[in-house]
Formats: sequence, structure tokens, C-alpha cells
Amino acid sequence: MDTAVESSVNNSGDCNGESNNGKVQRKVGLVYDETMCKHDTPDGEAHPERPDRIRVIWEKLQLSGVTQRCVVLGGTKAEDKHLQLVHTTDHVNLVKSLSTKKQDDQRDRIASLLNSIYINGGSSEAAYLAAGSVVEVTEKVAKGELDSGFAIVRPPGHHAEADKAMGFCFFNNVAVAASYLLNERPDLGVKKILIVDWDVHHGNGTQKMFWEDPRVLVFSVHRHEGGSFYPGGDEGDYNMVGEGPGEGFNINVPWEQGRCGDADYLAAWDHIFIPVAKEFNPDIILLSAGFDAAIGDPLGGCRVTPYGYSVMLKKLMEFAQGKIVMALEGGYNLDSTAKSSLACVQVLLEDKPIQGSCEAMPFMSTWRVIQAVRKRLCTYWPSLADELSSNLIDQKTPTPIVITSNSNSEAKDNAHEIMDQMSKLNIENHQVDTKVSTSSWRSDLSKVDVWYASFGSNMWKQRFLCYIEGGQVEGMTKPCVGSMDKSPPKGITWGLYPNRLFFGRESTNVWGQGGVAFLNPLTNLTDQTHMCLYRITLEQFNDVLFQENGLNVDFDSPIFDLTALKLVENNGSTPLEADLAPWYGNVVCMGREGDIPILTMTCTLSLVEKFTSGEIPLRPPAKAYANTFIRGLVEGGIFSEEEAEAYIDNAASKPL
Ligand code: X5A
Ligand code: ZN
Repeated sequence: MDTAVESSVNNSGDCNGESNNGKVQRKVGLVYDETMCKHDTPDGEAHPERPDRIRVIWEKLQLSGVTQRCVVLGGTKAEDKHLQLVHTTDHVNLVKSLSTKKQDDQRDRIASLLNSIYINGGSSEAAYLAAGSVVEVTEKVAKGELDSGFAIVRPPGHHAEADKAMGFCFFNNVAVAASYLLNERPDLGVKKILIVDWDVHHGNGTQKMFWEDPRVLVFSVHRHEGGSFYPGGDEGDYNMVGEGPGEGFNINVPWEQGRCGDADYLAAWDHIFIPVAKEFNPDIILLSAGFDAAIGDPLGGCRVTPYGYSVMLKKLMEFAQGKIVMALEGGYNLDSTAKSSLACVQVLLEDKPIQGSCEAMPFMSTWRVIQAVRKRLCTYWPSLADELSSNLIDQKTPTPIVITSNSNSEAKDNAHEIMDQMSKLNIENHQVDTKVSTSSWRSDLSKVDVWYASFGSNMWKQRFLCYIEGGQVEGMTKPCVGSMDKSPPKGITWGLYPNRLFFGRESTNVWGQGGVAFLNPLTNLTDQTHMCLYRITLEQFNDVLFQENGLNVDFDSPIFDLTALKLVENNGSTPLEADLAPWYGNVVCMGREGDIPILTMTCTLSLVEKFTSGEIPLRPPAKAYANTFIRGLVEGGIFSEEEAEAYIDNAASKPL
């Protein structure tokens, strides 16, 4: 009866280089070596740059299951001749001489002459491993053996200069790797390297090493505060653009204040780094990935979230065919560092849409800095020449109102300000929402295709088609009017997604006692849910949403428009107006299939929490509902009847 095209066979999500969407799994290298934990304070005194920093990252990656999907490499020691590409022979020899044979008091004496450095018997080996490991992954990515990589190393590197260790850094790991590619491996064809340094501190060492080198474009975004923030002075200023042939190839974005968060960093990305990266067109990207701008970091005082880091990284992946090597720099809140690291590895693996949102706005000082940087550098990078529109820069966080409360803790103050920022507009969403008339919204949205992914009773095709073509099937209390546009789906396919399916709520009008299906919008690596994808227009998607939520299809405005689509594609999910869609009030983007976004509707994350806490009950589905569900899976060729029953039982019996 229907002319829907069965566009593809069932995707299987398991193993053998295939990810959940049937895409080939990207090869991501991870380096971790416990030996780098031996670098520690000689006296056992507490220090922020401590061995647990890399241990907790590694544990987090292991517990989340991502390490199994990456290529895991042990550490490699750097060769002196490679270190000497950016460091003086004296400096290399000094670090070498710090090894175990030296006396503790000699090490203490050397350390006391350096700025922010401690040394013990394990420091030298760790420093060699950190640099060598970054070189190793970089070489593999340049060769194409890996698509990307993350070197979880310490000591960090970006403060280390040609002839000195400082700021917890001994060798400039990233600079050694960049110089190795350019000078030792011309055979790999890497001619232009972009170094991005999002550590909260200025990458002074890296800046100096490539100061006159146009083959290496260096971006550093850091707290500066007029030169009072570490490492301090004028070096991190935006006037420092490089010299000689390297003039214009050093870009500093120096924050005037702390508390910068996702909105500020993404503004620097959108209005400086990304346009310049497009013009430069690098062959590979090396990322000085410090996580000390993360929310909760004791040294950084900034507020970047794991979501912010994933978006920044995702935007960089558009260049150099995604050849990115991340090297750990700072990051002193163990929990934020581990979470941010995991978020980044998930981006490198490209295995899920990025979840989260940023509703804050940049600070006024952020726009001031961005405008100053653009002005200073526009002669080298024409894409920076345009004035930023006043609409855009008017979207700024007003000076926060200090809320007087009985607690004046920093944490509480932060939370207030974040909530304050949250209630403002999204920075990406700078176009003003234009109200469209009834007639035009339908024609506009009919031009856009989406995949509607169902995980519940709509997996049964005949039932879903009622929402499009009109009609009634078993289990429906009344006939559906269908969509205004009754053309059948342009394609049907199935996919397996890394999200938890569950059943909840006491009862429904339609099905009686028992829960209905929900999908946890957050992905995880242990659960998998089968979804049936229907390719329909965005207009039809709105009509499905209306009918699913018991609304009339002659509604005068869409419930999910183009702005919402853009938001969901950027953020992973977006809530619908709660009173319009109290049950399935959250549209989630599951990724893309053939460049068309895959959308599903489920509950909001706050509702997931209510299910988790027991405030709203989990309930197995009513028999009639389960039958519809089973019918979809069986007729779709996914399962036998018994298997489908077991699939439901499993989802209905496990705690959330
Ligand atoms: C790599 C890094 C920070 C040094 C701070 C010294 N270094 N006060 O984050
Ligand atoms: Zn740092």
C-alpha cells in the first residue's frame, strides 16, 4: 500500500570498525604510561600538578569504555636530537642529568633557580616520556595510521622555553612534535601546522619557538589581565603577532578577566580562530589541551564545561581532515579534567552528537578583546576585517547583580552567575526569532528533510503512517487526521543507538495501566536501542509532534522550527515548550544519516532525573502497547517475537 523506499538494510552497531550509525569508526590513539606518575614533589608536599591528574583521566576513559575503542599506546622516550630541534643542548643535558643518579639536594637547588618547578628522581624520565609520546602520536596521525590522538602526558610543556623549564613544564612537548614533523619528516608532507593552546595560561614557550616561523600558526587563548596572570608580562598580549616571515602567525586572545566560560571561548572560536584556520588551511592540528580553564579549576578561575570543550574541538575537526593531536597541558581539578578529557575523546571518536547547551553570553570584556584582536590581525587575515555587528556584541552578560545571601562562598556566587547567564540568549543563536505566518511556515519547513527516529510504538510502520496519511490501527482510540502533507516517507531505515530505552509513568489514556517508552537523551556505552528512521519533511515532523502530543494539526505555528533545528544540531537536544508537549517535550538529534539530521522525541533530562530518583515511577508497558512495539521490531526484521519480548523485558526491568 505504501510506496516508501526501504533505503537500507539493518545497521548492526557492534564491533569490527563499524560505529553505531554504520559509519567506519575513526582510529583514535591514546597514550598513557604510569611511569609519568613518578614525577612528583621530592618532599611529598601537595602540589596541583600531581600524578593523579593523568591517573584519573585514564580511569575515567577506561570506565566509560572508550579506551577499548581506541588504539592504546604506551609511552615513548624522546630522542635528544628531536628535543634539540626546539631546545638548547644545555637544557636537554640539564633535564637528562636530573635522573635518579643525582642527589636530592642538587635537584632541589636546580629547582629553586627555576620558576614554578619541582624535581624528583622521576622527573627526567617523565619529561622524556611526555615529549616522546606526543611525538609518537603526532607521527602516527601525520602518517595516517591514526585519524587523531590524545597524549595523556605530564609534565606539561607549553611554558618550557628553548633554554628553560618553567611553569611545571620541562620540555615543550607540542613544539618538539611540530618541529619534528617539519624538520625531520618532510616525507610525511606536513607543511603547515596549526597549534591551538586552550590551556588557561599563555603558551609562552610555544610562542617563542615559532615566533619567526610561518609554517606554524599559533593560537593561544588565556587569562591575561593586563599581564598579571601567570606567566605574566606582555608576552601574552594580542600585539604579539610574530616577526619576520612569522609576522601574523601568532595569535593571542588575552582575557581581561577570569570567570570566562563556554560563551566567551566559543565567541573567540567563531570570530577569530575558525575564520583564520579556514584561511591558513593547516595540514595537521596540535592542541595544547590544558583543562585548567574548566569550571572548578583551582588555578584557572574560568568556567568552560565539557560541552564547551567538545564544541571547540568539534569545530577544529573541520580542518586538516580531522587530523588532531591533543596533548595534555594543565588542568588541576581532577574531576573537571577527567570529564573534559572524556568529552574530547568522544568527539574524536565521532560516536555521538554533542550533548549540552550554552545559553550564556560572552562578557562585555570578551567582545572588547575579540574586536581588538581582529583589528590587530586583519591585515594578515582578511576574514577578520569586517566589523562585528552590533546585534552580536550587544549580546553580553551584564555586570552581574550581586545576590546577597547568607553564604558568600565562591561556589555559590559562581552558581548564581551561571544561572543568570543561562537565562540569557544562546550566542550561536544571534538571529532574532521571526514570527512566521501559518501559511509560510508550512511551505518553509516542507523544503527541509529530517529522519524521524522512533523507538516506541511508531516503530510499527502502519501505526506511524497513520500520523502521515491518516487512519487508525489497533491500539488507537480514534482515527488520526494525518499530516497536511500526506506524501509517504521518502525512506525507512533502522539503526542502533547508544542510549538507554526505558519504560515509565503509571498509565496513559490510550494504553491504560503501564509505562510508555522513553529514551535517555544521554548516550552511554553499555545500552543500545533500536530505532526505526523515517525520512519525512520538517513540516510532517511537526504534524507528528502535534498528534503525539494531542494537538490539532492546524496549529498556527510550528512546534519545532528551523531555529530549533539549528539549535538541536548544535546542542544535541532542545526542549519544546513544556505546556505544549509535557510528555515527549524534548527533541534530540541522534546524529546524521546521509547528511540529514536524525531527530527523535523523548523526555527532558530533568524528567530522566525524576525517573532515576523514583519521583516518577518506572513501569513495564501495558500488554497492548508492548504488542505494538513488538510488531514494529518483528515486521522491521530486527527481532523474532521472542527476541523482541526479551528486548522489552530487559529495558523494563533494569533500574535506570
Ligand atoms: C601548564 C600549566 C601553570 C603554571 C602556574 C604557575 N602551568 N603558578 O598550567
Ligand atoms: Zn595552565
